[in-house]
Amino acid sequence: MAETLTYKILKSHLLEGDLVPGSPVTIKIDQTLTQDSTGTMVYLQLEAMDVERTAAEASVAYIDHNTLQTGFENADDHAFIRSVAGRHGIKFSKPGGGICHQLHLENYGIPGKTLLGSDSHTPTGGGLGMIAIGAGGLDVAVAIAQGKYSLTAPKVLGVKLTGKLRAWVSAKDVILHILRELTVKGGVGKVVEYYGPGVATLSATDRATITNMGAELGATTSIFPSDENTKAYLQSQGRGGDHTPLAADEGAAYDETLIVDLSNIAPLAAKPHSPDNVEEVSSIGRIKIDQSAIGSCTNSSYTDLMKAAAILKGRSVHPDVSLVISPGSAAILSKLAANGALADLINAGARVIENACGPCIGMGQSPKSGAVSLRTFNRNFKGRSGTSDALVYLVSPETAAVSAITGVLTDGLADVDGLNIKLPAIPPETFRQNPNFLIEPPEGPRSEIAMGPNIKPFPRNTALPGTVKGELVLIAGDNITTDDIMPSDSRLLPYRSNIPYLSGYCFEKIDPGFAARAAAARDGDAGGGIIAGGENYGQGSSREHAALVPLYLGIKLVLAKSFARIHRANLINSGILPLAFADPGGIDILKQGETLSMEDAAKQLDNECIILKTVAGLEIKLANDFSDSEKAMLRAGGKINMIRSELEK
Ligand code: MIC
Ligand code: SF4
Repeated sequence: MAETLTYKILKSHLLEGDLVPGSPVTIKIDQTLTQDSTGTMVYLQLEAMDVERTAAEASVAYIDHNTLQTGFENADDHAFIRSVAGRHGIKFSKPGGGICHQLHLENYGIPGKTLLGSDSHTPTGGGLGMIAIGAGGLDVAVAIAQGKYSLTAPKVLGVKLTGKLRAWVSAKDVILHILRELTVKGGVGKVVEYYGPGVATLSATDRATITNMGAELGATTSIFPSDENTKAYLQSQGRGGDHTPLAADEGAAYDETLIVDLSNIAPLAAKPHSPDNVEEVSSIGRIKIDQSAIGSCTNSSYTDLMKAAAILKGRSVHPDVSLVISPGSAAILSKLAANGALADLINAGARVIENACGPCIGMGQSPKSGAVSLRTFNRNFKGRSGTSDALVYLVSPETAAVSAITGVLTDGLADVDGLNIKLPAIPPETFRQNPNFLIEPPEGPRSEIAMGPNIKPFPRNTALPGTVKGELVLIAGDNITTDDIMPSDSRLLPYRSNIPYLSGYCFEKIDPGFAARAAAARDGDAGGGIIAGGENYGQGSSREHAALVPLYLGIKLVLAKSFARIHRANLINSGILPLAFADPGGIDILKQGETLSMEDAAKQLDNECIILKTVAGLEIKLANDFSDSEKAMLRAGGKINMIRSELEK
């Protein structure tokens, strides 16, 4: 049977299970990546697992999120991660080296391999023909320890690309177009696989922009074939030998298909406050902007920044606009410095900042109150920029650069400003791995762990009790993000290894009274709390803090109309039950403050559906969609408990 590329790679990595969409499977993981804001938990968990060396072919610990170092906390985390990584044969990428996903493409991505990363944008590797999946920290710790990962076998959504993009329209507009078509939950349970004649018109880094932001579709991952453009990219990184051509079989049957004619796409923007709130730049109109930011793991490649530099060369950033550039890697910045593009950017009035996530995760460069900020990033959730009333629009590097000159949101295609900018072809370059940022693990005996005072143990759950009971402490709406559950910005990121401290800020942006209410329910008669939400609960990042902090606050159950993939797994890993309403109207009969109980909890896990009762005896029916291994984890009170008891046996 003609196979999709997704299933070819999954098949060659299958360890357990039947490769049928919807079934639980376990696959071999060839590579792992972590970043620092999820990494401290990964390495604390790894230490709890008694592991010698990484089981993967390549494991890399990147430092790119918390690099402001406004106090000792971030630097202590970096030292901790470096010390644990070194003990287990894991490479270490120093702060300043660049953004994990960009660096992984440059230095380690290999077509046909599997990659598991503790960051939701790990699918960037799909641009090179990898099955690259984002997961919670504990799942990545297990992949480092055991070289495997369990997931639900996905459906494959084939996106057929035809035509060719016009000048001023780029890969970012392609994924924004797809987000408008499919929405932020359109990819749940699916791998998005690209094929068709339009593929050859996109470079490997264009493809990586598209697969990166497939995370915003809620997809398990996204993937492109590996072809001559993939080879050219690997050769430019001095790794031509890592190339293998890969594609779906002719006539492969996709579970669903979408046809995208690249020639018809215009410059697009995702308006506040969701990546799928997409409209043509020309129809949004020439709104005045205050900030334009180019960078992030979505759009910080050499080509992206060279295009921005070409647009800005010999011109000036508008006096009312702050233009900020965060390059994807030291190799890219060094090239821009050598060929003069950096000077073009600086002379135009750009603020060039460190090669790191930076403003994408609110680590600096927060715009002024009520500002309009154009960003080439992937998420524009309310408040993520660090300014709660800022209006963030997600755009391409071309749109961000030209708008920085005009001071208003500008459609470069229309050129109503008469700037007459010709976008040049970017000549191919060669790069070299920078050993001054990438540190190989030391040989010899294991070094001591560097444990700073801000690094606190992570909370552990207890085995599933006879009756799971709690007070309903929050009823939330649809599309609750992990940024809503556990906000992250320059104020809170230094505390990623301190769950007790973070717990005071849980749900802060949408309900400032939540943390105190949950703690009171935990310490009071109810003995715990319950959260209810709408569709796509927990969309966004992979941060398991959005499960560990609720665990610390005594949350026992999360009820929702549907869950985002990574967050659902993180809840189960923490021993918190994510239960989907059997009837979507189920949420309407709930009242905040009432106590709900799941009697005979262990037994109910074997029933077709799960019943919760209110004190008045009203019954709420929830789906029991747990796999056998998920049930075992929930009974044990989380994945770590299960692993520990297996180790003890
Ligand atoms: C993000 O873009 O939201 C992050 C910060 O990279 C997260 C990881 C984290 O919260 O540390 C992600 O995407 O997984
Ligand atoms: Fe970093 Fe932003 Fe990419 Fe997350 S989305 S990895 S914060 S650059």
